[in-house]
Amino acid sequence: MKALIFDVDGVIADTEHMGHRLAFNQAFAEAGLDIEWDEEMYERLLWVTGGKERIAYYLRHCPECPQLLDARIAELHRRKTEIYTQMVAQGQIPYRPGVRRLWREARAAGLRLGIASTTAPENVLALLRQAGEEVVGWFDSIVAGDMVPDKKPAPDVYIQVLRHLGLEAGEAVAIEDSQNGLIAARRAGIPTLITCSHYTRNQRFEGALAVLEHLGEPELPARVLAGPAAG
Ligand code: XBP
Repeated sequence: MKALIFDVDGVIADTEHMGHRLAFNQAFAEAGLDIEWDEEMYERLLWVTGGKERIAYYLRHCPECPQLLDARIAELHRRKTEIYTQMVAQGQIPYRPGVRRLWREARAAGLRLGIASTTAPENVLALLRQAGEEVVGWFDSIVAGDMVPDKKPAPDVYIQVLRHLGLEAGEAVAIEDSQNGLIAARRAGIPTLITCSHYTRNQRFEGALAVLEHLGEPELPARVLAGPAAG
């Protein structure tokens, strides 16, 4: 193995639960839209990857909602991104256990690091900077949001990271938290480890190397929920 490729939302931090949903709702309210996504609704909407795509999908299926043009959706989403990055900068979204430890240990072992995410690139950078400005430089490839034609579960984002790293799929391991992410990484041929997050703990992860509760710390070992050492 030569590299670890990290998903962002749900893997580095529980961002959907503590950040994205609230940011969408605030952007809707500021725009005078009578839309509020509760946790149950958001869990279902997470099957649609990409914030703009999620808003568009919701509006299409909401008879009483105004039907907004793509440009208006993009504007709403820009504001949502501003709100979200402010939340991150204010330290409202803590890292999950084991993330920083794993980055440090991987680097010490000579592994390279990559990011493969559906979220907007500015969201990824804001979250990485929370661990220190130098952390962004630890990643040899950061591919996110609209940098690829198709979002997860399409494999595009992973294929692009492999290209940047100059590696074959079998030379990396992906770390994901969702079924869509697992499908994307596996379509790119990359063996994948799952660290379950708030909204994805009931999803199905067939084909994963293992399913962990989180990435673990010496003082907080992670339970293995499925895989070779489950139980
Ligand atoms: C998760 C997503 C994103 C976020 C919202 O991406 O599907 O759409 O929910 O972010 P990943 P944006 O798990 O691949 O990191 O609003 O910026 O799309």
